Amino acid sequence: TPVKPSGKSQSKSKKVTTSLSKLEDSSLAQRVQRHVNHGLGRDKYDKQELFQALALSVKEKMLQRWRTTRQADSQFERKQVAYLSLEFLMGRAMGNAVMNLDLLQETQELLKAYAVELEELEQVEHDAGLGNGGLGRLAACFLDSCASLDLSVTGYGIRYEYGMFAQKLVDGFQVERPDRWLREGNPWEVRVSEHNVIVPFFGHTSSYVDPNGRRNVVWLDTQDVLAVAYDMPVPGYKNDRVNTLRLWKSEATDDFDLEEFNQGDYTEAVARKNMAEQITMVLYPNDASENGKELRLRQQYFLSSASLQDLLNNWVRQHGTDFSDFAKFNVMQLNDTHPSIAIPELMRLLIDEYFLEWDQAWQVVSQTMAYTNHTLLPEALERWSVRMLEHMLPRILEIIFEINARYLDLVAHQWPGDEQKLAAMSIIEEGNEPHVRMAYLAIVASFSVNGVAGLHSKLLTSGLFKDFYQLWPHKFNNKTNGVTPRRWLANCNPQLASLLTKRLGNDWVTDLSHLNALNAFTDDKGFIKEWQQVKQNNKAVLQQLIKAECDVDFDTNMLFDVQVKRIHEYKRQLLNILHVIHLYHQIQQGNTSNMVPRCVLIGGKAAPGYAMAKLIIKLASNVAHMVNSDPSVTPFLRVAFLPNYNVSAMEKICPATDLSEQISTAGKEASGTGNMKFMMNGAVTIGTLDGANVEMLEEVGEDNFFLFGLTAEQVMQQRQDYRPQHFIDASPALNEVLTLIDSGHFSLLEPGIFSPLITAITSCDDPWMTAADFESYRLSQEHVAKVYKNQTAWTQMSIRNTAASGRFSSDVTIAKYRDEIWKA
Ligand code: B1H
Repeated sequence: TPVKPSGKSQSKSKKVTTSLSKLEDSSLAQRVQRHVNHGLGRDKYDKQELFQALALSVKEKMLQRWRTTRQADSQFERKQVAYLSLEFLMGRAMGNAVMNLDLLQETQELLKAYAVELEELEQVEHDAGLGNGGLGRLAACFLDSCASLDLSVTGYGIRYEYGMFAQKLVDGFQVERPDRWLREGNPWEVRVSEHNVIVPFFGHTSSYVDPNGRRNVVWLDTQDVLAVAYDMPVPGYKNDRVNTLRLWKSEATDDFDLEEFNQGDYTEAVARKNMAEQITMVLYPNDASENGKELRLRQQYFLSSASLQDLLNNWVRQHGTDFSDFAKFNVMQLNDTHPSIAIPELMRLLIDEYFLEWDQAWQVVSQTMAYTNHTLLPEALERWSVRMLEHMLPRILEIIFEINARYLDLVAHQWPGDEQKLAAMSIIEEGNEPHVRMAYLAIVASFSVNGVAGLHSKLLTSGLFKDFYQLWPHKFNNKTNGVTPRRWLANCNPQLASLLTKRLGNDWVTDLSHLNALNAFTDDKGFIKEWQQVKQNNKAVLQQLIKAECDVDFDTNMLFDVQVKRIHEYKRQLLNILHVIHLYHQIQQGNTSNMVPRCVLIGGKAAPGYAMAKLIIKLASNVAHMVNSDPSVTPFLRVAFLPNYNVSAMEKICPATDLSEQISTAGKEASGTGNMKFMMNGAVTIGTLDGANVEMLEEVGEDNFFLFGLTAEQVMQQRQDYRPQHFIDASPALNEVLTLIDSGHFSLLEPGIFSPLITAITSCDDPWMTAADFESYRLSQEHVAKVYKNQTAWTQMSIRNTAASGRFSSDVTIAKYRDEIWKA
């Protein structure tokens, strides 16, 4: 049949569509085969390559839903949430994606042809370690909950070339190794250059009056950096939504250093591309302390500016340059002050680029910004020197000054004639080196300021931010942290998950309050047995890991006592080690009658410049060595320091833990989230009344929680006149322990190395008050041992802990952000 040219082209395009949709429909098995055969172009493949093939195939399965999600979100005028964070500690993606997309059976089936288990393939994936600890992992849990609750939320972050360093131990000392997580490529990401934006740095400002008599400011002679978007899919749990984590990479613009280029210094100009590409090279590895480095400020501004330009471009594409409804459809959650430079940057973009008046711009900014505070520790509160800002971001500094001037008018009105108040509350901290207080800037510009646990939020409004609370009580609120039950129960503890599902049905995965029904089974002997068997199996998995990584033999019949988290003095790993030394000493004295055999596991990274934290690691290693090499001790006690603690390690650790150590000095741990992961997996907590421990205790009851130590209030009281020697004199146990360390027993070849630790504990200035809490901790640990001897009683406590953990699902937390802050 003759066909007209137009018909021809029609049929051709039809053909293309059919083959495309065929591709959309092709099974996971076909896709994997295609990637193995054609994509990789090899006859032989190893596990890494098979992993890549599977990951690419799973990603393809998400692409359609990803598109549909994007289209639906832009069509129906839904409020868009942007979660701005310098850290997203995502860990591995495979297990989570396969579960959320409901591809588990299909995947297990297809892998049979390759004679490999899914679990083995999962192990070869590099952790996306784009965060330090709790703050970064919280962002990751939030993304999972937002997608699973069908919320339109985009995560904005940085695509660090090097994530959190890999930790090795050499002679018991921490050694840092770079984490080139992208070496093998990242199969999950999609580079989307159509979203490229340009971020200016340095230069100077100048102003002119336009024909309408408006004074406009221009930022001139800037050094521009290109921001390139890399998108990672964030699939919701079995609900068809795929949200986006957009990570920015810095690159040189094409006309970078054009001037030099024109003068003929071509190679020099190209070499200088480094400057731009450095920005997103490496994650700063200091948890809960700032370091004030210029490159860090560059990262913060780079992320903030790129993300805001992206949001404004989206807005303008759909609504034009009328921003009066912007706040109705957009909200930005600032994950601590790290991205708070976004506040003056949004002012700049609206005023300088879209010509809004100051008041209009301020309306937009102050109705879209919401700030989460994650710490009260003074050393973590960010301050940027005015001098540095003036040099790097001159226009931004002008805007900060203007915000401050207008805001101080309000303060002066509220407290007439109170100069001291003015100085105390000013965004600018005066002195011979003036600084910008980023937390104050964030509070002034945000419509919501929240803490991350009840106690923490209370301490913010009664202490650190008291004046601001008086001025704007309506801004302040609490959002207790949570963790995603998909990764931290369903996926990391499949045996417990299937036991739960057998008894309760499957609804707990999306509504963790269903776990409450477990309380009905605490006297069911059969159930108790099954629960114990699951824990036993999980302990066997951890036992293997400890053998492989530490060459220490854990015994699954012993109590697994675990503290894993960043190493920080306020978290008091030292208190834990002092207790271990006490047990060791008791065993050597033959006082073992009340003892329960334990395996103590400690793990975590120290910031590379934090000498005390590194010394604590060294002490833990040396004590472990002494304990494990004394055959009279090992029947009762074994100790391991696990190197390179990360998200993937926690997925093996928390299902296997009996006792969870949450022993920070009260008032110092803003929330904690590891505590929740352990609780969900049936560990019992020994802890202080700090952070979210307070709420965990509330949920599970005093009988199922080993509480000890001073309260936050008592800590503040005692600090006025702290006498550690008084506590040492009153505790023979503590006295012995300190004497033993001092004697060099744990540092035979390195005399005196631990004396800074002794000095810290015995100093009246010890802010962490380790000596004050030791005796109470020791007694609580005795109580632990007593209960553990009754395995039924212990298991009942374990069940009640899981049963009471429903409130700590990040779904609950995100539902509150949605209803009370985002109004999305
Ligand atoms: C938390 C940080 C943090 N609070 C500065 N603050 C950083 C501060 O690289 N930096 O400059 C990095 C991290 N991290 C933690 O946040 C709290 O200590 C935890 O108690 C809390 O659970 C977690 C999440 O809210």
